[in-house]
Amino acid sequence: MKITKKVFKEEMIQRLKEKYAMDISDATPQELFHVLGSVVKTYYADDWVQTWKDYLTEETKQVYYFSIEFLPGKMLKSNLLNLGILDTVRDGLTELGFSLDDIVDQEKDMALGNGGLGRLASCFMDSIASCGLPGNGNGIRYDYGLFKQRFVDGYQVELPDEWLNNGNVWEVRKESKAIDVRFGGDVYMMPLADGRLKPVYENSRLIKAVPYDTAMVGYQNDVVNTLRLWSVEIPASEESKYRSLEDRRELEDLTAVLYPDDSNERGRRIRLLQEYFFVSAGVQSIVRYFKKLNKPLTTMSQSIAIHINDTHPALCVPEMMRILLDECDLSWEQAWEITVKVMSYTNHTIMSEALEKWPIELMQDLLPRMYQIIEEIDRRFVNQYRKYYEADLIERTRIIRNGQVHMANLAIIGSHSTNGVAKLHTDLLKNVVLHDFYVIFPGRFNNKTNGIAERRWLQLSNEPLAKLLDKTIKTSWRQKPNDLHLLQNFVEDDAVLSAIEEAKYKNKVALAQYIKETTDIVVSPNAIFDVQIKRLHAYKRQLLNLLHILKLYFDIKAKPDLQMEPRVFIFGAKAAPSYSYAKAIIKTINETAQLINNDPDVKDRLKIVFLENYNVTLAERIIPAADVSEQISLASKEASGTSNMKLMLNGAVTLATLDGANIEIRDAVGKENIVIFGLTEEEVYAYYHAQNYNALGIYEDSPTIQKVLNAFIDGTIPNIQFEGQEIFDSLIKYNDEFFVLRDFDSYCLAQKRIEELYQDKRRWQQISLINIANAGKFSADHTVERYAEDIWQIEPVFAHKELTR
Ligand code: GP0
Repeated sequence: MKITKKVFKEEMIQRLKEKYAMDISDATPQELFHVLGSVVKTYYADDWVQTWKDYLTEETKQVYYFSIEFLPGKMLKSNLLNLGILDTVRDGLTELGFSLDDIVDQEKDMALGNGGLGRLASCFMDSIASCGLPGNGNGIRYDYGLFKQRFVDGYQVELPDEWLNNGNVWEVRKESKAIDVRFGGDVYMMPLADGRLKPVYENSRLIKAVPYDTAMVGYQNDVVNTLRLWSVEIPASEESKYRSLEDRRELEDLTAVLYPDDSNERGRRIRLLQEYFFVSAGVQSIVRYFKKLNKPLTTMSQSIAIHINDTHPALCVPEMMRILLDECDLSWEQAWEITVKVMSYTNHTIMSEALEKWPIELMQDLLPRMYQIIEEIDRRFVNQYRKYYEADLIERTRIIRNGQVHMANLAIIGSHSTNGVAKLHTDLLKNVVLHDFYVIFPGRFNNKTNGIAERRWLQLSNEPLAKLLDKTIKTSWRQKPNDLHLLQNFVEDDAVLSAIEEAKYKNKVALAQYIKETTDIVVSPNAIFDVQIKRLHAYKRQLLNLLHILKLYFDIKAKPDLQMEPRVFIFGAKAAPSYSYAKAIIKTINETAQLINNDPDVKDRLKIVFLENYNVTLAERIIPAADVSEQISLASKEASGTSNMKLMLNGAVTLATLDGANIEIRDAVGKENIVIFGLTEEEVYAYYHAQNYNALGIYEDSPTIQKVLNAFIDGTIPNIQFEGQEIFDSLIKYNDEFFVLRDFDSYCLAQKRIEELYQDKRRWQQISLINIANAGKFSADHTVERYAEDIWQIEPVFAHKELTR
């Protein structure tokens, strides 16, 4: 559809009149946002309907991406970009006397996710649509997204995220597609005359799952896919069962909040119900759709792929079995074959506390039929494989053991594909963490290195760089991320090199402004902007970063006229509300910031800025302005990382351990264009095997480390009596689980190297250019294309259109 500026302006004026009965000149940005949102919706409405129809009539195979988290952030600008009307709308608004950016600010972040996992799901949604792949998201419409973080006296305080307060322009409620979900009560199997068994439910409850659909607009390709999020309601037929307000509340709370722990969910009833709720609603609606196609159920895998994003949706396996057995009357063998062919699973971590397990009693109590089916899957698994493998291996891989249901085991056994999210991670899965499964099912394991939606993380968030790229290498990179390679030809071009620096400088000025406004800290855009942005976790080692900052600080104190490249250390991180160690680190960083930022001896050589409420929108501000990308997790612990890719794409230089996708970034840019330090994964495992790591010994041997660590307990860093001791003890008394002290010297040297490189201006610009030029391979477009070919076996729809044309 061709939308001209004139048509757009008229439409805005008209709609504003209809909706708010006012002249456009009187409208607030908030009112303009709502009107603009609804106008944009009309621009993709036809394509959305058409995409549904095409999939149905052409019987296209579709993937359904099940994820308990989606983290899209704001959607207005990306919809405009993908519709190809960003400039038209911006110019039109300017002519009407408004700025698009002010209006964009009005949108609340859709923050229905914690961190990497949820953001990955959203990057995939963008890329699936943009590659013309038939795919849909399936998740939960939480009333409250991830908490809003504030700092009070340096402590993290959590406030509710009331993102739906002003309504949500993008969603469409589809009452007519609601689904009943059953839970609780008892179930027993009744034999029918023909010998089959039917489940009979007693005292179980029905809840209504209502879908809210959001359009996933593809990049200038007329494809509009759907993200379907489910919300709970009490069905009319069940009203009488809810006598008290409290009864109702318990139920309505089911989709109220997102659990704020990004990798360690305690076994809470509501969480298990959330998992079953969106899985059951999603799988039921998929089977209902498939039945419309009038094809034999045994061919389901030719039309449907279901992806299980981490184990939270692993109940997809028994739920599909339930539907095929109880509602479609298939035999176990038939149902199982279909289920395994349809399902695939991604593992996102090797951290054992994140491998989900549920107590048997809880599962039996809340989901009795699910538990029966899981028991039978487990029984058959043991029966089938004990012939071939030793008893221990079977015991370790079975689903039910030690009184718990092991969700990863269920996902692996019940699907045809298990993938890790970076090469190293997949190797660790095969060789260590999931080795037993790899022995049984070697063909099921594969790697799919994560990727990012480069449209959002460069085209939208870094306009100065995007414009420079257009000027230098033309615009094809916007469609084909690999064309960023063309920039490599300019690595000796002084004009381009300094233009890259100028673009970065512009972004740093903008971030410095934001820092001033939000924290009142003044930072110089000429300083190195050194950035660590990610969830606060011990294994991600924000602490290592802090120890190095303290070392620099003591260097200055010891030698007041020390020459040093000025640095601004920028942090963004939320801690899970119950993760007290992570919160202690936040408090300590904030107190250290107070100390250093206000010490006149420092003379602006060091600044620490911990920005509140890190989220997608804040990431979009920080990343374009970053010089240094801190990716310093202990080798083997970060499955992939994705901020590493976003920062590289924006020309930051990576300072990293050989962990997750950092290894692949090094391979892409060459080892001269990245700064690597620290233990390798082999060395970490060697310590585990020898059990000879001795943190106290390192402390005793190093005066520098002593000086830095003592600052935590001797009052040097103020107001952290309790937190300082907790952190000190974690390193010394509890032997430093993540080898922070072991990597400290190596990290300091690497930081020195960063400084030297930065001082060689031209060299730095070249490294920056090379990083941008080689970031195309981390586009999520490539990643989802690999999933599509290798795992889901789906094809782009325009291939279809071409054929039928
Ligand atoms: C992994 F297991 N991740 C988990 C989890 O529960 N939550 C979560 O966000 C992250 C990883 O930590 C990651 O390394 C990875 O890239 C991301 O999942 C997507 O695969 C952080 O970037």
